Amino acid sequence: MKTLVEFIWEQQEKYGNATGEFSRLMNDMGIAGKIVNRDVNRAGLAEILGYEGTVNVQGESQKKLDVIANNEFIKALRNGRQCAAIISEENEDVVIFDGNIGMNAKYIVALDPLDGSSNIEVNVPIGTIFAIYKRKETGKLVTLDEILNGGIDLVCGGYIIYGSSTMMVYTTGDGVNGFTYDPTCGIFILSHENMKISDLGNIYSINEANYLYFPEGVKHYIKYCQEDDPGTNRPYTTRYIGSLISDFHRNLLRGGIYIYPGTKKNPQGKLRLMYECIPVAFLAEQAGGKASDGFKRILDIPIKEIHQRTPLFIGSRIMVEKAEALMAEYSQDFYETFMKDK
Ligand code: AHM
Ligand code: MG
Repeated sequence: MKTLVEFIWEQQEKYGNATGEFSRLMNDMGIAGKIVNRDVNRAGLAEILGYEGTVNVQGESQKKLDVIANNEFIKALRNGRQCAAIISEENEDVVIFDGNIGMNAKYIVALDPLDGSSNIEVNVPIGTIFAIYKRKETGKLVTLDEILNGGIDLVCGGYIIYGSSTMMVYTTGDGVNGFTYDPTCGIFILSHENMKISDLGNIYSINEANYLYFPEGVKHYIKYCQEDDPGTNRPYTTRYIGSLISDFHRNLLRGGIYIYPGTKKNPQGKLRLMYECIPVAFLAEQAGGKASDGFKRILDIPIKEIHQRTPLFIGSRIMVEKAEALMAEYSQDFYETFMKDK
């Protein structure tokens, strides 16, 4: 049996990089995750369900648990002293720690503290999604310019899913590993080693209610999914939870594709690049899958704003490649009009 903490230390030693800072940071993520897990589990009892009465930067009502989760992560990361700044879905601006931590900590964490929060009241799995970036230079307080102009490198992508069991899944670019939380002793235990997504699955996940507004390439892909062809597992089956992490996690384990496309009204779709799409894209690629905006790799999209959105096509390699091929065939105009210069 190996715990999350033991695993991270082993990894750091393996790469001759054992200052312990990254291990401590991941440990802090785990601590906050455990607290949020407790709050999510007790939500119905603790009277923390429902709206907070405030609105976040996306103009969406914040649930109490969104706010609680955001505060827990900020607190744990500040106390842990390894994180210089936080980019959160719940904060309009970068949260820059002051003093020595803000100047000298090497890492910046971007996160959606509680994704899929519209599912809280209905006992559907929700999750925390995070990307960890390493600063190229320390010794000064973090600036927005540093984040948007190549001053940081992606070093980790991951999520914590609060489901029938709670799991942390992450990658640092050397494969994907999953850790299941054992609530009886309060530790994450390595349960899913070197996770791989199959090249071809048979699940497609998309909010088909928006069909009318989808680009032609996406409409063709949906029709393709529904055709009868046993050789390619078709017709596929639809599974859409409406909680990115739950849909992604299931497709990672079973094989499948998740799509949140752009539409003419919202060409960049709904999901956020820095703290939703980049982490899952890093995981998908490390698991042998693919992640694109329909035309290009998610991990190649330049970060221009911290709350930037992007369409997302992610999952089993062959399925994403097919969707991309249909986008190229039928939605070149969409690309030229809305995406070329993004
Ligand atoms: P959120 O960050 O406000 O929770 O929104 C993101 C969520 C994703 O988890 C999910 O896949 C998607 O929004 C569902 O959106 P829709 O209801 O439009 O299908
Ligand atoms: Mg979200």
